[in-house]
Amino acid sequence: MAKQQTYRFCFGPWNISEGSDPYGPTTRPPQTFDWKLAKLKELGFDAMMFHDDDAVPDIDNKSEQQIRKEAKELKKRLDGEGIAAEMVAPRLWFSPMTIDGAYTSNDKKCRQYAIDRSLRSIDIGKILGTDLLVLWLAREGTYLRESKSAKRSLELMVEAFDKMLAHDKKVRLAIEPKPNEPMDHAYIPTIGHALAVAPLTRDPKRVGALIETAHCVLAGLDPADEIDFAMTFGKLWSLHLNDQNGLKFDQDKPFGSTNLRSAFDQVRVLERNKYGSRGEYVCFDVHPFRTTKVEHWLAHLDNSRRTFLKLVEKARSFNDSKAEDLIAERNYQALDQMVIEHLLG
Ligand code: GLO
Ligand code: MG
Repeated sequence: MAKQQTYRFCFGPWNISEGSDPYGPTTRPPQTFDWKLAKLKELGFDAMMFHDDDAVPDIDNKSEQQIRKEAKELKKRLDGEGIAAEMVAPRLWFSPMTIDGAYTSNDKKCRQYAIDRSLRSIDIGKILGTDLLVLWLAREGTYLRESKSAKRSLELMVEAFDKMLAHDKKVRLAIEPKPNEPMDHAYIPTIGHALAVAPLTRDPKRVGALIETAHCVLAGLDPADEIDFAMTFGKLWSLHLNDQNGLKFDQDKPFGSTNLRSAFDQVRVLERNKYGSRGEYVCFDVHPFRTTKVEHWLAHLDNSRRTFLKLVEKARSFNDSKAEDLIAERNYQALDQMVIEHLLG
């Protein structure tokens, strides 16, 4: 029997969030990074994802030397706890320098800021022992179609990616597409777009993707098919599992919370493609509900992993040969019911 895949799990410090939304303040008190790291360990997760300023707070006001020093200190702490850093991502959406976009800003100084910050993130990743740089291109898009050109923006992004690839011979860029929010329209809204950009760069084999369930749903696409698509190219280097109820604001609900069948289908393609066997982690980019009490603060993470593992069992116990027979007979009505009853059973 083929060896069964075991999975390793991670989340980011921002996934222990405090409950604020555009219409109201926080509902839980802020916690220190140390507390979050201790909780990650307590929950038995394997790795943490980092924004550059999660790793080195107040990064814009620190020298390169100071940044390296703090990254090294963090690495020591992570090693001490036996926790890996899954990736580093430049947080290019907070600064006054990225109001009009980061790599695609209409202001050259702002574009340079974005590139410099990305190169620092690569350095931090190297110190933390990860070659994965995640690029959620939050502000690379428009509110106003006439303010930028999609072609020029794409060229600017490729230029920026090339500088990153040249800066470090090992770094791999995982583009995290999202079709909207905060922008009206993003320039790299789907996995197809991300993979189409890769060959334009100086080293296509180091440009891949990260898929987030909610972002696929927001693009009107099927997350399982997006995963299958990226994995056909060997380009799925990270994964943000969560859930999303239709075309609304980005909800980052617990995995399986809205659409259990879709969650099952996602796990099924991960199993089929042996996600994780090349060192990839399963990350949950989920947030607690605003109503969540402090004492239940970590439940969304634990629950997402529980659901994931239960769905792995469901994927493994699914009667594939019976499904094959029904497919051969084109009895999709029965196949549909078989999936439903398997999930209910
Ligand atoms: C937001 C994104 C965000 C990123 C994270 C890593 O919609 O999903 O959470 O994944 O900032 O770059
Ligand atoms: Mg995400």
